[in-house]
Amino acid sequence: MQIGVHDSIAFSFDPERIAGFLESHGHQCAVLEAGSSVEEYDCVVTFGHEDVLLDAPWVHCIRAGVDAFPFERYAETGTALTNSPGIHATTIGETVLGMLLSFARRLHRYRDRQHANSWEVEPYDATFTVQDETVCVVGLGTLGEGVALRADALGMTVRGVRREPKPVPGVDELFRPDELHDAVAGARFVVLCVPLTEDTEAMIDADVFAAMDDDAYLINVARGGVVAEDALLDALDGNEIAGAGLDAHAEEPLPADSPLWEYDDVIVTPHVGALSNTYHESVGKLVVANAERLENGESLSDRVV
Ligand code: NDP
Ligand code: 7N6
Repeated sequence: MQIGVHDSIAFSFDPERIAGFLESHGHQCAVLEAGSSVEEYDCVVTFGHEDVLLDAPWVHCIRAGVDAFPFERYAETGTALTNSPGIHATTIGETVLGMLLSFARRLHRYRDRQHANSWEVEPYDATFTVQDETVCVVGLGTLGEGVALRADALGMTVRGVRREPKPVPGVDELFRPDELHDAVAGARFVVLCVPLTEDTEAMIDADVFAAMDDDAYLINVARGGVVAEDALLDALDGNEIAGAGLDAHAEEPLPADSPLWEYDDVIVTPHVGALSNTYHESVGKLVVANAERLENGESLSDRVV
């Protein structure tokens, strides 16, 4: 197949990495600058959307979340849109557990002080172990299960929130979205793993922060829009919660003047929770498998539109 690799992928990694992987599987690839014509390609692999992509028969997004893509336009033009689900359990699971452990063991505070050659010790009762604490995971698909299994392995009690009352490995207690306040109350950590949809937009609002314990931490590895950012800032300023680990932000890059950079107990990461040195292979395998399906006259897997 002729596959174009859109250079928006450079937000995450060098587009040549995935082009090389696809070429090693028999495809012909070219890295395309934004605005380039895509008409000659059977597929374009991309991070983001631009309208010129609608001239291709098939667009593959290297992300699981495709909330920034205009689905109606794809439906109108007949361009197939596929996404990249099922590949983020380990990376996001480890990123989230890293944040939980950092907050519990205060590693973020010591790393900050290291820059000032400071030996200052955290207050004795600021330290805790994640073992025997409760985590509430909101959204229990690839990400949520990846978090739940790892939290369970560390001896945490795991609550989960999803619409379907289907059990999930590692989750001790399931809640429905309309029970969110009960689910977060008493949890030391609330971890967001839902897609951004009409239902989940700003679902973490002032009422949810009020329901959370004062010593609880919010972790967002989903999308910035799932959290009402003003309410988050109010909750941090009002000590309604203890802190936050934020990989996803309402505006990305997080603006240089955002107050979120300034809190000692906020960990900001630049939407990299899923990245690893093998991401190009994980996505490449999805594209190769789908190309093979098309070549065999089968329909595309993971088709969103
Ligand atoms: P999945 O589709 O595998 O899982 C989504 C889960 O959310 C399902 O368990 C679904 O269960 C649940 N859900 C959907 N709507 C609601 C709702 N209103 N209330 C509660 N639960 C709900 O997606 P992934 O786990 O792969 O990814 C989730 C999102 O995380 C992506 O859409 C993307 O935005 C983001 N993401 C971020 C990454 C990063 O780099 N930080 C990496 C990968 C993904 P049910 O249907 O039962 O409700
Ligand atoms: C890094 C992953 C997703 O939705 O937001 C993530 O999959 C991006 C490319």
